[in-house]
This record gives sequence, C-alpha cells and structure tokens, in this order.
Amino acid sequence: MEHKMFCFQCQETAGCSGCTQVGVCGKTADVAAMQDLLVEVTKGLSAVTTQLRKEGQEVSAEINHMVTWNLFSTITNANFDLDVMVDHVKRTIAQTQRLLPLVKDQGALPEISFWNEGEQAFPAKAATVGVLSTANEDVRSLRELITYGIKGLSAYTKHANALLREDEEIDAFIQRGLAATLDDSLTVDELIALTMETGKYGVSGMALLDEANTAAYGNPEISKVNLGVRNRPGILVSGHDLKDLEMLLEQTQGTGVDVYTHSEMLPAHYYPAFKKYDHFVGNYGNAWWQQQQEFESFNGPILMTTNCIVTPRDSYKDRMYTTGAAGYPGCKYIPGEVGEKKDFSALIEHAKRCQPPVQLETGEIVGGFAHAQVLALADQVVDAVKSGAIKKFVVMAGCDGRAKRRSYYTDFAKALPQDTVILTAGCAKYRYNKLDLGEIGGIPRVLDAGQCNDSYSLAVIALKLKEVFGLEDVNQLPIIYNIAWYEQKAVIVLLSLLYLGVKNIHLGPTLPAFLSPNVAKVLVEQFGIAGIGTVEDDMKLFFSEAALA
Ligand code: FSO
Ligand code: SF4
Repeated sequence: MEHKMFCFQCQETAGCSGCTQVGVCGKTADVAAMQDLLVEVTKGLSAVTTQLRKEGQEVSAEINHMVTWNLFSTITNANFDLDVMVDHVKRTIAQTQRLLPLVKDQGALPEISFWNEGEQAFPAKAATVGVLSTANEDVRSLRELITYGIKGLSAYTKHANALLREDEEIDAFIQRGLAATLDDSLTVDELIALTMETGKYGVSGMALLDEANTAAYGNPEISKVNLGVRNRPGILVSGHDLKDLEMLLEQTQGTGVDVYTHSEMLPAHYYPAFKKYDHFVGNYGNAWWQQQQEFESFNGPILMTTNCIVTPRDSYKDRMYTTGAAGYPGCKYIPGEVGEKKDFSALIEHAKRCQPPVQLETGEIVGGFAHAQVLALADQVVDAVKSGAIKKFVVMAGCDGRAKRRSYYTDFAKALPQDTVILTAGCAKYRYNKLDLGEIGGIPRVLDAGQCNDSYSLAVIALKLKEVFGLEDVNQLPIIYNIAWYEQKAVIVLLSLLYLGVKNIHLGPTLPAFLSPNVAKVLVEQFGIAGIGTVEDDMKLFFSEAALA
C-alpha cells in the first residue's frame, strides 16, 4: 500500500515498524506532513542560530522558545491541529528569513535555511523532508534518536521556561544538535557521540526543571492523594505543566469549582505549595490512555496542558480545552506565552454548568518520594539495605500505554519478591500503584518520585546511594532497571541514564522501531540494553541465585 505518511517515533507505531496511513495515535497524514515540515524548518532555523552563535552573536529567548515550542508540539499526541502547524511553519520561516542576513558565513547552511515559499508549497515540500528522506538506515536511525531525544528535552525546557528559568547552554545545544541532523558530512561515530551529548544535556534539562519546580513549589514530600470525588462541579487537569495548574488553582479559588488531576498531573499533590488549596481535591482516574472513559464520566471541563491527548469522543469534546503546545481541532485553546497570565474563566464558567464527577474509586495513594524526601529517609533506607530487609530496588519508571503487552508490568510488580522496592516516575506507575504492595519497615514498596521528568530524582538517589555505600560505579548498586517507554520524553530520560553510566537497562514493552539493527547492536554491546521477556523468565533473570550473587 502506498505510504500516506511515515512516523515511527513512539512505542505504539503500527506493526512495530511505522504508521503509514494514519497514526495509531490518531494523527492524520496531513498533520503528519506538516509536523515533518515544522521539524525541518525548525532545523533550518537552528542551523542559522548555531552559525550566529559561532560568529559571536546572541540569540534571543524568543527564538529559543520558538524552537522548543515547535518540537514539543510534534511529540506524540500533543498537537493534532493542522492550522496551528501551518501557522508555526510560517512563523518559523519568517524568523529564519529575518536572521539569515545577519549570518556572515552562509556557506555551510543547509538548503532548508534558505527555503522561503508560501503555504501552497508546504505539502509538496513536506513530502521531501520526512524520516525516510535519509536513505542510509543507520544514519536515519541516529538522526531520529537525536531528534526525538531533543524533542523530549524541549518539552522539559519549556516547562522550566514557564517558571521563568532559562539556560542558554541547553538551548544552544538543542539548536546545534538539530542542525547536526541535517549535516551529511557527519559520520556514524560522530552521530553516536552526539547521541551521548544529547543525554548529557538531558541531565542538565531535567536538573533545570527540578530546580524550577522545587524553587516555585517546594520539595515534594510524602503525601496521601485522595482518589474519590466531592459533590461539586470540577475541572480536570492533565498533562505536565505545573504553572498552568497553579494559575488555574488561583483562579478557581472561591468559585465553588473543584480541581482534580489526571494521569501525569497526579504528582502535583506532592508539592507543599499546592496543599494550601482546599478545592484541590485529588486525582481522578488513571494513565492517559484511559481518558476516553474517564473524561466522559468526569462531567466537567478538562484542561490538557501537554500530551497525551486521545481522540476525544463527541460526548466530551466541547468540554476539552488545550493550552501551551497541546492542541486539538475543534477544542478551545487557552493562549498565553511564557510569563503571561492565562485566562481560565471560560473553563470556570463552563464547570459551573456541569454535574459533579462520577466517582470511579475511593481511598488514597501515597507518593512524593523525589530526591529530597528519599534523602531525608536515607538512614532508614541504608539500614534496610544493610540489614537485608531490602535486597533490591527496581526502577520501573516511564510511560503507560495501550499495548496489551503492558500487563507485563502489573504482573511483574506483583511477582517481585517481598524484599524489593519499586522506584518509579512517569505514568508507568498506574500499572501497579494501586496494588497495595505494602511496606518494608515503614518504607512503601512503591516509591513514586513524580512525573517522567522526575526520573532525574531517581538518578540523584542512585548517585547518592553510590556515595553512601562507597561504591565506584553506579552499576554496583542493588538496582535493576526495567523501564517502560511510550513517547519521546522517555527517549531523553533513557539517553540521560546512559550518559550517567547506567548499564543493563531493560526497555519495553517493545524496543523502538527507529533503532536500526546496527544502532541497536551498539546499545546492546556498549550499554547492555535489552528488551523484556515473560515475567517468569525475567524473575529468574533478575532474582536467580546467580543474579543475586
Ligand atoms: Fe506519560 Fe504521556 Fe510523562 Fe509521556 S502522560 S506518556 S513519557 O507524555 O511524558 O509519562
Ligand atoms: Fe504512529 Fe506514534 Fe507517530 Fe502517532 S506518534 S503516528 S502512533 S508512530
């Protein structure tokens, strides 16, 4: 069948090889084409800004934000709005054209930096620039691995920017890395080195966001999060942007409208600053992919601050709002740039006309084990390890998703020996965070650090434990890595862990389709990356006497 599009950036890609007719995520061929073009013109702009920096010129925050916004909007299931994509292609070309005359040496710039045609020419151009335009499969694989890592890094940078944190070095890398993916002179070895460098900046990006979040909202602390509902209308907030949540909480105070979190917004309840809001009731539902049922029964407006958007049902489409880099055609968009106050009055008025949410569950879950909280418990944790009460930590961070095979993670968590503790972050936790796995000497067996970006916390914890136990190598710790991935933020988390020297990471439920056999081989040979097997086999692999020796 003829390809109408080609995208293989996420775990759910069709047939584990590529979406060619329509995305499994719901992305249509015309949106896919415009996202390809948006990524390409952003690379063209990045080549210009990289050359300008080389020539000693400064690049404005406005341009940096444009690059990260563009990339964030092309992450899996973030933005499905064709008009928005077209508009951003136009704006990006306009900025590139504005900056181009400032470049003294234009000799090394790629063709796309000069491309300046109107909207009618967009579809034809898009058809020439997608993933498959790189013929060599290893070069293509590395270019995409770097691009997807940078997409994830852009998302985290954008969240830090929303809290008025900037890091010119990270932005300069993002643009240099993007420009390098258009450079035909780079060898495979140079691209592998750039992949590792992407991981290095992934660590910096997550550290920047961690600092921004904790400075604004305090250090996450052990918290019980209510799963039930109250008898008042509510607004459900999903995605990852804490600044949006803060603005909404401020504006809903005293209005009689409650606020609930969904999916990756759950960890907001762990921050001290959000505890002062009486109307911040709890978490509603589960991971992103269950949103069709859960948004329907919520009854009130939903605010998607980022991905992951599932094609909305007609029954609640008029209640779904987007903001930031998220977008869906037909859903109302709440504008607001970095530093601007967003106006959520439309959602609040909408909520007042709605019924209260239908209760899905009752009870509480416990979370808030980011680095400061775990390090505050360090003595307890170290004693438990020394006494043998805790034999292993299992990092099960990452994403959840629709694939049937992901039931592995629930079964794996259930099958773990009682003397193991799960360290988690990201929406992967919904596969096992309500199983009541108990405690070891007062330490819960599931320690949730927060969102996917808070995987940074898990790295900080590991490095601290290495120091406490006087080990030379982080891989000598009793930690197993069994990570689930879905989209490109997981790619930057993975590259960051590799940069920190973590080896033998198991990645599932399937390995990325964008890894060519040769690139996969490098990851296997140099880093011991592996997939997952059956729960039974993996239990033997991790917990047989030989593995524990
Ligand atoms: Fe999940 Fe979606 Fe947070 Fe991702 S909600 S899948 S890796 O956006 O970023 O963990
Ligand atoms: Fe397919 Fe994933 Fe791309 Fe969507 S983001 S089109 S599901 S590969």
